[in-house]
Amino acid sequence: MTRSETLFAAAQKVLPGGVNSPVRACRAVGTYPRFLEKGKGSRVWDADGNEYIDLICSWGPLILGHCNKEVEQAVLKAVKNGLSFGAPTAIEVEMAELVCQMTGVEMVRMVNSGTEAVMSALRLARGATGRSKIIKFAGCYHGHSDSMLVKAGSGALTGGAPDSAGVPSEIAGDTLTANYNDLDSVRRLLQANPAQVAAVIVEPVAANMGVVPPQDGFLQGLRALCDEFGSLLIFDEVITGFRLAQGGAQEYFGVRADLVTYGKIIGGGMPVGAYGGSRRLMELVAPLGPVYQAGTLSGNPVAMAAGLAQLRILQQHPEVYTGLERRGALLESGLRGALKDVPAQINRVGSIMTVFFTDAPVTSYEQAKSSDLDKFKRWYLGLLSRGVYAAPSQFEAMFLSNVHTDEEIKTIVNAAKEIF
Ligand code: KE4
Repeated sequence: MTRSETLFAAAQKVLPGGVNSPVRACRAVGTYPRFLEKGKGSRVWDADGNEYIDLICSWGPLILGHCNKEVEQAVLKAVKNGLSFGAPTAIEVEMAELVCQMTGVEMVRMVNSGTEAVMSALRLARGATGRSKIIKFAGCYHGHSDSMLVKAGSGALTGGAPDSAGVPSEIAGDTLTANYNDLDSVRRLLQANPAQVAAVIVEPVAANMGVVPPQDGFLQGLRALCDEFGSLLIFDEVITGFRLAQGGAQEYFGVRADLVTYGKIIGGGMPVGAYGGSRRLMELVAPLGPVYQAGTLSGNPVAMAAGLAQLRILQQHPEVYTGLERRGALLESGLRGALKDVPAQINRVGSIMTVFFTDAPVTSYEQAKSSDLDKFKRWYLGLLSRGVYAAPSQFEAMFLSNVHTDEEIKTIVNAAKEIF
């Protein structure tokens, strides 16, 4: 048995599925998870000493690669002053000021995960509007708060049904499900639930059905529909935030949301989430206003040190984004060549992309679901055995960092050429 297999056997005795987050269990690709021990730049090493080019990058946070020098030094310096106080610290102010500067939100609240950011933003939207319903999109993932673990109900225009055990139907009933890139499906829900929809929440680039970019006019259309029906627009930028541009998807697409949620990159690899918006909305949050939200480790100074160091580099080096686009385009064109005889679609926005094994363009969740999952499994195992560590699910993204080299991209493409 490999060390990873031994560790996995032990893990399954004390952790559900042997993991602390389901996708890591590699159940969709029929292999055991490689337990990682070290990361450096664009590389990771597993418990058996195997080296890989990392295309997960911790599911997005490590836009500057593993063990970025400035991030590492900022954390090492911060821990010497203490791990946590549960009291305001100067670094939280610096972090909030920088996030507001980069994203254009007027106020922001730090939390500890993307899930917590979304859960809080939804509560704020409901508190601000006095409405209870939320519209989300099939195939979009916004973390595991109850309101977001909901699928379309039987009556397409009425409330949703739980998408997980433990989610009360009463809560699911307040979440309506529209179709991504389909503005009419949103309008129909808004018309069928007049003055009841607090917010429409969307991944500005869907990346949890695999990467599905917004079609021209989709995000602008959502903005107009929310204005027409008095609902708030929430951009869930846990993946796109600070990745597509310094100002995330709001800047990249030129569409402003009423509330925005962040995670991943904002923490530099440490547990940080955030939600932000106008002063008018954010001043409704406790202790100023009636919308309660709190957290023992929110704004934790060590986590802030990691996030602030990473965001400062992104703010001071806009060339990181042209570099990410160049790398993404290089990998995309290489993979298109490698897969030219395979029914495959490649969707990319900047440095996130997905290879779908289907012969039709993927612009919706239905089309994403038409992918050949057996082919995807061959793809995943073929890459892994050739030293490329990619997401173990068709419905995830590949993440590039600014330290992946052209040589490594060539290696990934050559690996892809050998698989089918
Ligand atoms: P976290 O609670 O995992 O920090 O964030 C939840 C979340 C919210 N919104 C979006 C758009 C997200 O993609 C996520 C989490 N992303 C997944 C990867 N697709 C995290 C990986 C995992 O669940 O282990």
